Amino acid sequence: MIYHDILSAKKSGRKLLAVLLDPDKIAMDSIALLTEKINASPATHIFVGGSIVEADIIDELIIALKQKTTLPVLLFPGNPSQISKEADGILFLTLLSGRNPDYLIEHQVNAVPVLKKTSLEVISTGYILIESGTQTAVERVSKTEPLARNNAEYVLQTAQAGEYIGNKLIYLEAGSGAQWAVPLEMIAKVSANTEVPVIVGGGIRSKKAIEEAYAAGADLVVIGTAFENDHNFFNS
Ligand code: 1GP
Repeated sequence: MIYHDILSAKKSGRKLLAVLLDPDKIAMDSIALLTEKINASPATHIFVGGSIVEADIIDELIIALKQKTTLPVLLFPGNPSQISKEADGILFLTLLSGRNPDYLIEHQVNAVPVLKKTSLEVISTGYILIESGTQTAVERVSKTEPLARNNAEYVLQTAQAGEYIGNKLIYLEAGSGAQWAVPLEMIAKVSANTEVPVIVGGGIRSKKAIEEAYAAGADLVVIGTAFENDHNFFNS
């Protein structure tokens, strides 16, 4: 079970790393090489998704990945059309920072008939978008405002509401390609005051930044753009 493993990693202090692959930005003929790089990296998970991806490319990408890696593949969907039975699990996201009912419940309801036909492990995830200096795709597509960078207290309150609702993970997201990553003090505050594992992503572009996020309390860090731009990111 993927969630069980994430929880036991948290309990034992073992830090996790996900490489995010956006099927829109990946050439199919580069997947074999890309997967070799991921296998040789410290990555423990592969996330697949993006704000605006077509489902059939997702299937194709995951089938190709699965031929080359044993790492768990988790869907990180922008909407229900991005569900693929080929993955191992899905981050079942609720955009807690926003006030758009489509991303709070509509997409989730529509996803159920699709999910029931799969054996994906469904992991309830409170997704919190944090202001990051630029308008990111999540903000644009979801038509919601991110939470302020300088209001860690409200971000914590939002994460705690997510826990009460029953979210099994909290994802602090600056957005792909963010100018500023999630502030370290915010990661520290949320992770110190919630029980569930905390995922942090968006705008993390160096190994130092990964380590800082871990030191602040992130249990799992997501790297997208940095690896997309440089497939040697982890070995350089
Ligand atoms: C986005 O958190 C991820 O959802 C990764 O962001 O592309 O900036 O690494 P980057």
